[in-house]
Amino acid sequence: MKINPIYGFRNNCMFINRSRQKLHGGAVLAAKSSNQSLFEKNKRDSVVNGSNAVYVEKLFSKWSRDPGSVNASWNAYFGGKASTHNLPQPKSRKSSQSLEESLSGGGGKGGTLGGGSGGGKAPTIQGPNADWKYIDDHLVVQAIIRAYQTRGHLAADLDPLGIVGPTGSSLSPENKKVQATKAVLRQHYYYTFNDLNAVFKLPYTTLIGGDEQFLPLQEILDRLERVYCGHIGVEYMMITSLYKCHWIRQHFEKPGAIDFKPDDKKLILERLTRSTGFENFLAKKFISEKRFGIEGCDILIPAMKEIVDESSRLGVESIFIGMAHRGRLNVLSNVCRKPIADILTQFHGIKAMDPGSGDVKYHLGVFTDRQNRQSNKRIRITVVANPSHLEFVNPVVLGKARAEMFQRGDINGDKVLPIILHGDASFCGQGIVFESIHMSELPAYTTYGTIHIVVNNQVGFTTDPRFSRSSRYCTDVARVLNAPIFHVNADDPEACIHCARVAAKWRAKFHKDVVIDLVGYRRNGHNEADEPMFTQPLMYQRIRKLKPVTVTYAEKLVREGVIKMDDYTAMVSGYEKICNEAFEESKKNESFKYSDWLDSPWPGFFQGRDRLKMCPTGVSVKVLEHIGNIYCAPPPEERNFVVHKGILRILGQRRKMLQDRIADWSLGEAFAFGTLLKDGIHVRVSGQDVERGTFSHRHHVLHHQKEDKVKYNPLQYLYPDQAKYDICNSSLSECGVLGFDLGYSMASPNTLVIWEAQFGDFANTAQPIFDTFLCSGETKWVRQTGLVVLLPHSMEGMGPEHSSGRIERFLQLSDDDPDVYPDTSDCDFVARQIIATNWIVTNLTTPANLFHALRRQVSGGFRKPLINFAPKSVLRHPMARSPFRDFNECSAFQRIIPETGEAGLKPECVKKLVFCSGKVYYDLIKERDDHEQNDTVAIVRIEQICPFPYDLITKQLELYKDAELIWAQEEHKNQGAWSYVQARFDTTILNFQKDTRCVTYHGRPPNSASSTGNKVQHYNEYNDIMNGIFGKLTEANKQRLADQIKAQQDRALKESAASYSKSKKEKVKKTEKKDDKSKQASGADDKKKTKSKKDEKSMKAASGKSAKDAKKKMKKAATPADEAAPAPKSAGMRSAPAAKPKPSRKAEPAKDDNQPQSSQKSKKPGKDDKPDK
Ligand SMILES: Cc1ncc(C[n+]2csc(CCOP(=O)(O)OP(=O)(O)O)c2C)c(N)n1
Repeated sequence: MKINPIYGFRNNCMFINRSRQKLHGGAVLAAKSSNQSLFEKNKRDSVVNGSNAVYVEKLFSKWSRDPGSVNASWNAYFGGKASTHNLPQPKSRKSSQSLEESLSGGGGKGGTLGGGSGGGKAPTIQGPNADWKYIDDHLVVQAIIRAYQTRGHLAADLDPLGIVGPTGSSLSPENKKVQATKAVLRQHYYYTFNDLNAVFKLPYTTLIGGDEQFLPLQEILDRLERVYCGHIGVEYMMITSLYKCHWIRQHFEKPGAIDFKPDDKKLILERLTRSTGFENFLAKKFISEKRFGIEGCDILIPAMKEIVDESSRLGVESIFIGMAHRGRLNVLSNVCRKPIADILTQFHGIKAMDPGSGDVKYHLGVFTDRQNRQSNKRIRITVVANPSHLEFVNPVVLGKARAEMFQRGDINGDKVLPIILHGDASFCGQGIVFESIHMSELPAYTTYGTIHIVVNNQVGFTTDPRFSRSSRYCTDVARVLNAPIFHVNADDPEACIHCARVAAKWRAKFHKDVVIDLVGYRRNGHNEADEPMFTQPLMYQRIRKLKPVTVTYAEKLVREGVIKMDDYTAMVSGYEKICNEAFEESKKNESFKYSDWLDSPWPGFFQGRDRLKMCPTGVSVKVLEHIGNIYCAPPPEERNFVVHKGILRILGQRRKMLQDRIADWSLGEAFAFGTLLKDGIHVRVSGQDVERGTFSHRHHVLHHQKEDKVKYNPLQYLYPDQAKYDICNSSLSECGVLGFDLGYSMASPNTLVIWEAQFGDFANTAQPIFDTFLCSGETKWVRQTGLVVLLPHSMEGMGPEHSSGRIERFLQLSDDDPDVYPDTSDCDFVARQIIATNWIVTNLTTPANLFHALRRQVSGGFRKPLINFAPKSVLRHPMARSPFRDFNECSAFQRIIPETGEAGLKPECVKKLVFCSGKVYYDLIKERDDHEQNDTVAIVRIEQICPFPYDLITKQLELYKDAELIWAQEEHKNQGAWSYVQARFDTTILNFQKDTRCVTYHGRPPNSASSTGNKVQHYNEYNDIMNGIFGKLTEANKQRLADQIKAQQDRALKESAASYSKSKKEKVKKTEKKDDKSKQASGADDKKKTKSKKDEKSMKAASGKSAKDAKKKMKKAATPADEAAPAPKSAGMRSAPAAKPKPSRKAEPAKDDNQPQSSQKSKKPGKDDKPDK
């Protein structure tokens, strides 16, 4: 059907009526309201109305045959040339066809809606009679507006160098712009308008009209062009919230949105003058010094200042900045207002007065607290110290900001703002960027919006963007944020400041991230000593011709009459004078302190405190009982909280432990947290699946089994005035989350922050955080942290990537000297030794020691990171339990746990003294028992490996002076603690002059992998270690073990059968009761018969089944919930067939986390409830 273009405007009345006749229901109703108003308007205004429609139609058909046959004005009208603002504008058939063609795939045969393929056979749908041309025109205008909104940024003039643009560098910038815009439009709409003066109604989805509802097409295009394809490219249409999109339009589309008053312009120029002046001054005074100047992106400083001012006005009181080298000194001076003299002192090569290695000047942190002149409010600014590793400071900044929010009770981030600066190459290149921004909406990690600024100088060291990213923009990684990205030409100061202001407002309004991409250039090489022409010759030819933005902006303001040239030269010389004076002052400084560059001052923490005094960590049993009673109880009745059956069983087992005054790992940990919370220490535990615990041992967060998202965390309800307890499952990130929690731990010394790896093996994806922050942060930046890292570690035959937290690496990073025997006579030796070391490394074996170690973290006058190799199977090992007395006031952390068994009673009879650490201890005592060598082999656990307990080891050497010395480890020789302890044993023995012994190694041979994945090999290796220490089992040993196993099996069989028949009886009783009560269901008797037959059968099978259950139960003390979790306890290792590999157990959903699957049906009381003594 060919649509007569006249129909619509000929008679809107007809259009409506026809529509009404042909359409029914929703379509009519939808069309009705919008067309009704159009109709009303045209009826009033139009020259065509119901009374003359027939006349006009006749004229039109005449004109169609011969345009000259009608009056010139009608000719102009039908030809679309008339300028009648009152009339809907007809367009030529040609243009209409081109649209139809484009919509129908170029066929131009028009008339069918719905894209019919033609060919005459397919039925065509007749569209209603309407002024389709008129509608199409409006739709196309809407589409064009939308195209600009969506893709206008692609054609924006962002590059001050004029190199980057959709059409390449061969065109002049003007031409390029035009071409680019057309490219944007043509990309989607092969449609041209004949009359650019035609007036169109603006849709509500644009605000370019301001108060105007109608604009001529040309004006619409001009305005869109200015808003979207000028010096700002706003990327926001991917935001899912229409309200937020509208907000963005209000700030960019509205006429006059980017208007600066003369005073604002002067302020921008003043700040630019400082930015450029600072770099010029350093360049002049320190010609050969690296400073990673900001020249080419000078606007960064005024933009940051604008964010600070605006945010301060909007209520922000504390800002955390993370940034790399580029422009850092400038930021410290001109944004944070660190005195210039202090900065220049760093250039003079002066020695620091305090210990530590220090860091290069463009890595140091800063903390300032001052009055903001624009808002007249106080504001704190922190620039977080960072390593060379680009972008790795990001999560640290976020964690610090989040912790500050917590400290201030700032629940929405109204008072605390993180700002992170990025380089263009690093922003798109480093995975940590994604890991960090991906936390932005996670409840326990959000900072309620971060402002990101990319200092985009369009080159990464020497690499062009086309070789450093696949994405169009370096910011594309941030599209995941569902937040706006403002690309802006860094040589347009006002555009940049506008973006900065809108970003600050956005963050304050929506508490979401926002990105500013400052597209500039790098006036010098990567650093000031670099020759950029080696690699970017053409780019630098252009750069050399460019005037600095400060100059061009000053010239612009002179042209506008805002300032005179003299004003500008006065600004420049005024700032130069300030710098010169600061330079003279800096020369007077003879020394400086690293601590002057501290980014995390802990006011009041260090003052008047005896750093060496470690507070006791034991607590009264009453407190333990109070905490235990709440921790081990289901939620209070009034909550009507439905708890999972398995959890109820676990809670029951925990209560049993309370009665027996004994604690397993979970209880020991809960005691540590609970007692700290009681003391007002905020505790935060973070990591993958920490709420339940990877090995299902923790269960701190209970989930209502009937209601979604209803949870209960007993540790939050211990005391009315307790500190806050947070335990949060993290995203599947190690580097990002560890960095975040490290930052969190730095905010306050009175917080215990724990990051737990799922398995220690995965912690190496966070290696830069360990290397550059955790192990060396204090020495580089005088910055302390008491962060605890829990790394599940131990060889359980579960494969190379589920076995090792890489103890050796953490020990190698420890900075205590292996060759120096310390002065152990000092009564403060323990504290002094820890203070002198960069971190503590432990491999703990008892819940009580974990309790004391965690409490010790916040007990002294200093903070030190703790790396603890957390257990896996030992979490449920029946022997890994501590009596309450090991937690009481008389107890303390044990750096070593000496032998307390038979061998310890008669040390003179001991032939072998075995030192070990961690889970292998439980293997060793089992084997010693099997080998019946309890009186001749002493086993000593080194719980704190670093700093090495020289004093206590010496005592052991003295005690067992005739024993052969052995180091036993389950790890391979090139791994584990061996290389660390070997040197320190030697130093200890050397110091213990009478001794000529040396420690021999007993463990797995060297290996490049951390573990085998083959069970047989695993057991064989295990047997080799044990045989090496204890020799092979004698015949007598074997007979004894066989007898033991038999006895155990018999016992278990009896118990199982007894409990089975008991539970069966109970069930029968219950069923009978039920049947008596209800007396219903006619078929009930039949069912009962079948059931009792089944029962008979299963009773018969019971004895056999119970025996199997019992066997299984003996093999496994615990069944971890994860497939890759610990294997059966080592007791079963010897009995494992050597030649036939045991098929690896498939992951089974843990029905009962504390019991082996096989024992569930028997519902026996947990065998684990009592220590296996
Ligand atoms: C993780 C990391 N890899 C490599 C480097 C070495 N490096 C220092 S600066 C730089 C280029 C950075 O480019 P960009 O992010 O664009 O920042 P710019 O220096 O241009 O400001 C590189 C690769 C580093 N510091 N950190």
